[in-house]
Amino acid sequence: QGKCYSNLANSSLDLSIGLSEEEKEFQTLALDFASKELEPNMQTWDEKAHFPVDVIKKSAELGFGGLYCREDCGGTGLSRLSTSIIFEALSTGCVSTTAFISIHNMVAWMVDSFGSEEQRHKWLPLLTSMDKLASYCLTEPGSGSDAAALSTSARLHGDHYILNGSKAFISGATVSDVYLVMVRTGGEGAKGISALIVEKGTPGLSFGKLESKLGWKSQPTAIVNFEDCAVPVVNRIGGEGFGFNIAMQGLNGGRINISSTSLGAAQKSFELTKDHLSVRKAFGTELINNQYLQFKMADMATSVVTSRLIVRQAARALDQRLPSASALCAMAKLHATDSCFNVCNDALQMFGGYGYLCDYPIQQFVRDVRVNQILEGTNEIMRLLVARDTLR
Ligand code: FAD
Ligand code: 2MC
Repeated sequence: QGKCYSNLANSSLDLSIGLSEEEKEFQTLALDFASKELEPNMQTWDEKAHFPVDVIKKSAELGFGGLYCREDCGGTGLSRLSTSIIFEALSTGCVSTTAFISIHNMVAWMVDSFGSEEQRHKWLPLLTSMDKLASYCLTEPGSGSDAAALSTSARLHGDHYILNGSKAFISGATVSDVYLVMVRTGGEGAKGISALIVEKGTPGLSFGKLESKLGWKSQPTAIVNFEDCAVPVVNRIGGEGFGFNIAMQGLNGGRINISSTSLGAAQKSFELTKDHLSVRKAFGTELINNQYLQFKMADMATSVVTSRLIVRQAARALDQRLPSASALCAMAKLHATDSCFNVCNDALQMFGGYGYLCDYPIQQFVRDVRVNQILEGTNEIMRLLVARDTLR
């Protein structure tokens, strides 16, 4: 068996069930990084709203800066399945920090997949090494779920686009060096949208105040503003009018990655709860002997395993480029982020009053995975995608 948490190895919750030797090696690498670099700090980063850029960049030394990018420009060349396994493992140590790494990876993949050779060689060595961090900018103050209604304009002027408008809720904003921004270069709807790389420091690019959030506190979130911001046409990724397709394809992988962070949180919350119930006594015995709590734990374990199965199934579908892949990614996100949130919340309940204290990590897992039901497409939008696929 590959490395697993001491109290779950060889059980049905062993993370390494069904994995190849290579996948187990990556899992062990990520679990080690999580336990040494993330877990000891996750509470402090949360309390201080500290963005651990140094630790994030350290993860690039293990190849985590461009996990599913091609190797010729510094990528690690892994499958979506291996990527999911790694993000699941990392998030046992800190969901919020792992989630930022996953967004950076999504942007790197978009440049790798849709950039020209010149663009790939310019940007990817910087992104895969994490010398430069990247953010993904789709949502606007006036358009979230209805992303194709975005209104940030990019008017062609010579060899530049002139950008005006705002992006909302941008993860990494203020610190990231590279912003992949979906803008309107044409008419209404999805086909009028293009994807542009905007570098920090470009005149006309500015940021709003840092948002105060329930979770994901170890990374900044802010509005990104463009005011007559001139961006070279050579920074356009893909053809004019193809930006929405690029944005959506990026999100398919993103949705697996985000679901994987919920999985890691649920697995860790289960492990902590098992330890707690094993020592906490009530009514003359350890709580773990109570059959109600045992059955509850059995339900939680079943939720974690079914979530893992559907996430890995969606990752395989994306690896195989199946026509159903985007719907499976949506289904995986819907199921895994809802179920794993419930697992973390049930774990909090089983800790009793201690579950509510910030000295214990359970409440942070609950807060950090709650947003996974909202971002990268709300779970209502995931239902819309599944319905469109299955009711055609
Ligand atoms: P709305 O679209 O206004 O939706 C409000 C409610 O209505 C939701 O419950 C929604 O599901 C429901 N709804 C809307 N349409 C329908 C429908 N047709 N049927 C049923 N229900 C519907 N965005 C980025 O681009 N980049 C980022 O890095 C990023 N990071 C984020 C980080 C955080 C911490 C947060 C909170 C958000 C982030 N987002 C980011 C934005 C996120 O993707 C959006 O919040 C999300 O897509 C929902 O959009 P909205 O907030 O505008 O909600
Ligand atoms: N994969 C591949 N292509 C997709 C796709 C997907 N998941 N979803 C849509 N498309 C394509 C679609 O095939 C069509 O292409 P074409 O015209 O070439 O055939 C094009 O995109 C337009 O799609 P629709 O006609 O379905 O557009 P519509 O406006 O009806 O619906 C919707 C689009 C609702 C699916 C999209 O707006 C959406 O996903 N909304 C949620 C927004 C979102 O996920 N935001 C996340 C922001 S990032 C974030 O939160 C982070 C933390 C980073």
